[in-house]
Amino acid sequence: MSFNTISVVGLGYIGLPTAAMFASKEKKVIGVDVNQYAVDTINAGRIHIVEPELDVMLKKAVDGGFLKATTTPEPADAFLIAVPTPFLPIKDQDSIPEPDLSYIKSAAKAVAKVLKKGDLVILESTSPVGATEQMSAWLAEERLDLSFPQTHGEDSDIRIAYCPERVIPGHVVRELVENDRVIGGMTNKCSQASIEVYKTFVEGDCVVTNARTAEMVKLTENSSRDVSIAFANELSIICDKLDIDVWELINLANLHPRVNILQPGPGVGGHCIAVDPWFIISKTPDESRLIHTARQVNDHKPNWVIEKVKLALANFLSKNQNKTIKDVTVACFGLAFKPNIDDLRESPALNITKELSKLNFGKLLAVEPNIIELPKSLKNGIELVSVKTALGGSDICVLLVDHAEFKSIDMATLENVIIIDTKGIWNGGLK
Ligand code: SAJ
Repeated sequence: MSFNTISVVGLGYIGLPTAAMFASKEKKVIGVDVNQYAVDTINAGRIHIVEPELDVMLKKAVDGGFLKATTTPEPADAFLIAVPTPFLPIKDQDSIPEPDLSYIKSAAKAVAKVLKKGDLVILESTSPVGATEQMSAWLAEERLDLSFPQTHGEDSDIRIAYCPERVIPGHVVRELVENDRVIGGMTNKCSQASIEVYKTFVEGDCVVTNARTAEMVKLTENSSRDVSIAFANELSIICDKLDIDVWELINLANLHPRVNILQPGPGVGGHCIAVDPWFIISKTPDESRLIHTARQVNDHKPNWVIEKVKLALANFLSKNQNKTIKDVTVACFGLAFKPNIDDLRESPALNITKELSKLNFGKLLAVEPNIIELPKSLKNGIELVSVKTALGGSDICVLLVDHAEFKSIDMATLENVIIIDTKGIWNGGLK
């Protein structure tokens, strides 16, 4: 088998670096995306997403003639599908979100038109268990002249596999090469073909399993982290009630050689850890009790932080009876979804700040050293200020993200301020 032309369908945070990586190894790469702007930007040798090192790699690939982007699939030997798998809108707050596989379906239908005997189709998008078999069924519906693994096993004309990505944003270029890959072929030949494709650039091990297990591996990795963080978040709420410093508690418990508790925070953000467990829960709602509860614990944490701020406000006003809420200045330290990045999407810190703005404090300040402008949703009544300005005149300081800049703050400057520290970097934590 030889895969000389590789098509990557979906040129986002995973698809684009993957396409550029194949092209850097001088494979002929056809990138496909429905977004004309993305296609034009890539063909001009530029990137439409933020990822270190990718710009240089992509420009070289395009200038060298190894990578081109298009809105319609063209014939290739292997197709990698890396399209979004969002969730359908929920009916009410208590309902379980259901995945929306429509992007996979339209990608499959588009790819089916150009498939030929011997081709390999790999699904990379984070997906519920069974999505790869479903994708193969959609392909088969379109191409009655070709045979697929679900009906013809090892003798099928087309090979199908699920191979999840596990790269962390900010280090995608390095992790694509170094990380081990889980290869979930629908048959062994499908797995072997996929290994051949990935070995173009992967230096980690390519470990073979079946498609359903590979789908579940990806969901398990992120659910495991979500459950572990929920344990830490629950401990922080318990400790607050029992007047115990949770950070000290975790440090001490982690001295045990077989205990490794993660860190509590204001909630879980980002596009993976807080999302992927729902793929398991929606498929097996009665069986996923721990995973579901962990999601609820982590989703509840921002509300708990907001209640803490309200309590602090009430204490402040009862000690300063000549003042009203209009005299109170609150500063939120951090808006990003985790430390030392500028990514504000699905960020609990951002949502907490947004909710606090509804309380109509005299002033609500936001400190986020990694951005130069507030997002539109926060512009109403919130001021983006420096660390120094926030420390100068705030009555309540709410630490939401453990950015490096906040760790070096001189504690003397916080002496007369009420502190709500959700990350435990200022004098322990929540007081
Ligand atoms: N968080 C805590 N406490 C902790 C660790 C994290 O509250 O002890 C919070 C963070 O502040 C953040 C959220 O969890 O709000 C998620 O951050 P993260 O660093 O745990 O993960 P992501 O979303 O940046 O990337 C994860 C990674 N998965 C795992 O570590 C199992 C990455 O390897 C995956 O490729 C990525 O999801 C993905 O794309 O699925």
